[in-house]
Amino acid sequence: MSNVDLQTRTKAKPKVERPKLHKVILVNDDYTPREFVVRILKTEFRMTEDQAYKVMLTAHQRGVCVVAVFTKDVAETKATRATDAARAKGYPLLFTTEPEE
Ligand code: TYC
Repeated sequence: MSNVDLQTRTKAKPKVERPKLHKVILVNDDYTPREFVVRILKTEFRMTEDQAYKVMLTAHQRGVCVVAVFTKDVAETKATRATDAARAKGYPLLFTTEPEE
């Protein structure tokens, strides 16, 4: 022990930042049917009927609603998949992402 210098015995403690989580945000529009929004939330975000209905209604009334938070990659993939599923049916429904503070 005596011939081991302080540097090697002192454990370096690098600051590792927790990766920021990203919100998936549901955006309201005037054309997508409510039932379709609920269906997308259930299939793409594994929500129950009740959860999906509440999120849909909040976006409908307030303009946007946070659906869930994920790591950046997962949030972006899910938002794209959900938006594409709506586009495939001809609806303008939009999911975006935003980093949490
Ligand atoms: N505003 C739509 C309607 O009245 C329903 C809707 C709700 C659309 C939420 C998008 O994110 C949305 N048919």
